[in-house]
Formats: sequence, structure tokens, C-alpha cells
Amino acid sequence: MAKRALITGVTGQDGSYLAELLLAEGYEVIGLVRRSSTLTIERISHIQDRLTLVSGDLVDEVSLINVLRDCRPSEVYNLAAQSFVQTSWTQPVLTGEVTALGVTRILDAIRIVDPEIRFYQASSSEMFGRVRTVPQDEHTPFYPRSPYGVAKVYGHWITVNYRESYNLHASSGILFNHESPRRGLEFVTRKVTHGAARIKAGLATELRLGNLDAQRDWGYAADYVRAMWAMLQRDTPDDFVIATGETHSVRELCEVAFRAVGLDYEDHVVVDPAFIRPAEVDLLVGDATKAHSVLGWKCEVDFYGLVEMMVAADLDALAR
Ligand code: NAP
Ligand code: F7E
Repeated sequence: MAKRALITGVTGQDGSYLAELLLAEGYEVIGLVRRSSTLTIERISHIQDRLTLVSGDLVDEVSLINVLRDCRPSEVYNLAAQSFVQTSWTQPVLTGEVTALGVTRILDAIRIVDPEIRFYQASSSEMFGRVRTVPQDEHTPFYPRSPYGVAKVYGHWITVNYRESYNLHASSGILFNHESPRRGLEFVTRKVTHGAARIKAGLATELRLGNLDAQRDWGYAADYVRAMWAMLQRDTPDDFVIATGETHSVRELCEVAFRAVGLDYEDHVVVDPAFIRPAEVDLLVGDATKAHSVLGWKCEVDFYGLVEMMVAADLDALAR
């Protein structure tokens, strides 16, 4: 019989890649979708007829209990979140409700309906924030720098706590930034690749950005969802850092993306204080040694390959 998995956040970047992966592995895939006045299924429209979409919301526990009772998945991947760091300063309470308490709601629903369900929590390198060591691994202490980071620390520890309190098969993937042509336009990689493509196409002349010196460990989302799945296939639940081990600045990102369209970023990028954050995470670089050795995971696409892929996809979309 096919395994059945529930993905919260199926309409997001990672949800769409994970749904593709699980379908390829022969799963029945259920996607939790929150009610909206407009359709938000652009990223999964190509596989929509192979998915079962169910209605629910991480702020509504009864909806989660009912979905688990009706669908009886054996694996739950909790990818839903208010995931944009900048918005977490303007909507800190909502961010806490969804990104922090939402994790408790889904864990409790699992505990009530079927404690045998295996659970994946989408934790984040933003938990490391003002980093205590370089590079960061599973033992690096957390020092979050935004309401989003704080909420993710809560989500991480409640996952560990339910594993230890109720013996749930609950794992937490501490994923560093991962991007793709499906990345939301507000995140810096996609903002830059889309911006460079628009300028190349003559649709804009400048791109307004914030801190060009911030450094991130950027990987490819399709590589990272393989790690999520691998975590739930192990007999023992655990926590894993998933990262490329390389860091690059936003400035380098601009250089590579504008070069890919034959332009110089310095002619077009304008620093705008509106995009400077109240508190910044200056440097992230992950050490994924444990994932390499225990999960056999490695990434296939590097920073340059990723940026070129995203620029090409944006040029292509604009041409269409
Ligand atoms: P994303 O594209 O922003 O997707 C977020 C998803 O959460 C969307 O499907 C969204 O639905 C859903 N959602 C938001 N609020 C919800 C609610 N109240 N109830 C149910 N669903 C809700 O994020 P992503 O980049 O795919 O990231 C997936 C997860 O990994 C997130 O938890 C994120 O915080 C975490 N993470 C991401 C990265 C990264 O670099 N991408 C790194 C580490 C951790 P709508 O489509 O309706 O908005
Ligand atoms: O910013 C700087 C900004 O918004 C990256 C989420 O998926 O990854 C993501 O969070 C850096 C920051 O991602 C602009 O100040 C400069 O230092 O692309 P971002 P993020 O904040 O790292 C983590 C791992 C997650 O878990 C999150 O869910 O780029 N930056 N200028 C800018 N950032 C944006 N967005 N826009 C700018 O104009």
C-alpha cells in the first residue's frame, strides 16, 4: 500500500518541491491549504491533479485534528509558516501564532490522533542569528535576531520536547537559506534575479536593496527537500543541519546575477534604507557533516549554478 504524507505549506516553495519528491517516491500526498479569496496554487498547478488538497490552518487546532483523522497520514511535514523575516517585525504576534504556536498545535493533533505519525519540523538557520561559532552545526547555541527567528527557536524546542515527552518520531531540520525559481519575489535572491531580468528586458532601470554585506549560505530548494524526507525514513528521530558550507554576500549575489544578463550591478543597484532590518544576521555558514554521514545527503547545485538557474528562469518567464 502506498505511504501517505501530509504537507502543511504545500503551496509554498518547499512544499511544491517536497510534493514532487514524495509523488516520485510513490506516496499519496495530501496538502493542507488555508482558505483564501484567491487561488494560491501556482507552484503546484502542474501536479494538482495528483494531490489531495484539504482545508486547514495552523492557527486552528480543530482543523488540524480533523485533517489528521480524515486523512490518516503516516508522515507529516510541517512547512507552513509566516516565513518572511522582514514581515516578522511588522506582524510579530501573527508570526508567533503561526510559526511558533502552530508547531504545538500540529504536534498536539498528532499526539491526540495518532502518535505513530512521523513528524518533520522546518527549523531555520535564523535561529543561530548573531552566530556564536563559525560554521554553525547542531551544537551551536541559538541567538535569534528577529521575531521570526525567536518563533523558530520555539518551534524547534517544542519539537524536541514532544519527542522527549511523548516519544514522538519528531525530527527538526535546521535548514540554511535555500532558493529556486519558485522562491517568493520578496526574498533577496529572487528579488535580485527577477530584478536583473527585468532591467535586461527594459522593464526597469534600478533595483532597490538593503544590506549588501549580509552573508548567507544559499542552496537549492530541490536538494534540501531530499534531506527532509531522508530524516523521516530513519528509525530514530533527530535534528540535522542542512547547508552547502559556503557563504556569499548579497553584493556577490548581485554581481553574479547581473553578470549573467551582461550588466554591471553597480550601474543599477541602489541601497534603500527601507530594506535595512532593525537587527541583522550578518553571517551564516552551515556545517552539514552530520547530514552527510548519517543521511547520506549532499547538495547537487552550488551558488553559481543556482543564481544562473534563477536568472534563466526569470528571463524565460518575462519573455513569455
Ligand atoms: P513559503 O514559500 O513562504 O511558504 C510558506 C507556506 O506556509 C505557504 O504554503 C503558506 O500558504 C503557508 N502558510 C502560511 N501561514 C499559514 C497558516 N496559518 N496555516 C497554514 N498554512 C500557512 O516558505 P518556504 O520557503 O517554502 O519555507 C518552508 C518552511 O521552511 C517554512 O516554515 C520556513 O519558515 C522554513 N524555512 C525556509 C527556509 C528557506 O530558505 N526557504 C530556510 C529554513 C526554514 P499560502 O500559500 O496560503 O501563503
Ligand atoms: O534575506 C539581505 C537581508 O529575506 C537575506 C527565509 O527563507 O532564510 C530566509 O530568511 C539577506 C538578509 O532571507 C534585501 O537583510 C539585502 O540579510 O532573502 P532574505 P532571510 O532573512 O535570510 C531563512 C533561513 C529562513 O528561515 C526564512 O524563512 O539579504 N537583504 N537587501 C535583503 N533581503 C530582502 N528580502 N530584500 C532586500 O531588498
